[in-house]
Amino acid sequence: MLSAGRILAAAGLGLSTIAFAPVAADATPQAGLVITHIKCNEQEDNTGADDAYLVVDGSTIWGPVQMTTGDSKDVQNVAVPQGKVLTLMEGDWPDDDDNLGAKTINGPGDYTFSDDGSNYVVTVANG
Ligand SMILES: [Ca+2]
Ligand SMILES: [Ca+2]
Ligand SMILES: [Ca+2]
Repeated sequence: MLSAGRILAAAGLGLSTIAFAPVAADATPQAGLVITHIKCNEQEDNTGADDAYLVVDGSTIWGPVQMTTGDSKDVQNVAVPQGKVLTLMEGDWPDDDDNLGAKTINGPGDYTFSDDGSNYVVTVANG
C-alpha cells in the first residue's frame, strides 16, 4: 500500500510539472527584440575605460562593461521590449553616472547614443 501510494504521489508530481509548462510559456514575452552588439566609437570618460550599462525602466539589463574608443562587443541576446526607452549610462565614481542618451526601441536596427561627447551604437535584432 505504501509503495503504491508513493508511485501515485510521484505520478501526481510529474503531471503537475507538465501542467505548469504551458503557463510558463505564456508568461514569457512575445518573440521580441534582442540587443546583439554594442560599439564604442567615442568613449565618454577622458581617462580610463567607460563603464557602459544599459537601462530599461530603471533596471540595468546589461553591463556595466568596460569600453574604450574602438571597442566592439557582442551582447548575449539581451531582451529589450519593443516600444520601451533604452538608456545608455556610463558609471562614474565619486561623481554621478552620465546619461549618454535614450532611444525608443521600435524595431531592429542600429541605435546611436551620442550625448555628453560620446558615440555608441547599439544593435537591436529580432530575437
Ligand atoms: Ca563619465
Ligand atoms: Ca566612468
Ligand atoms: Ca559623471
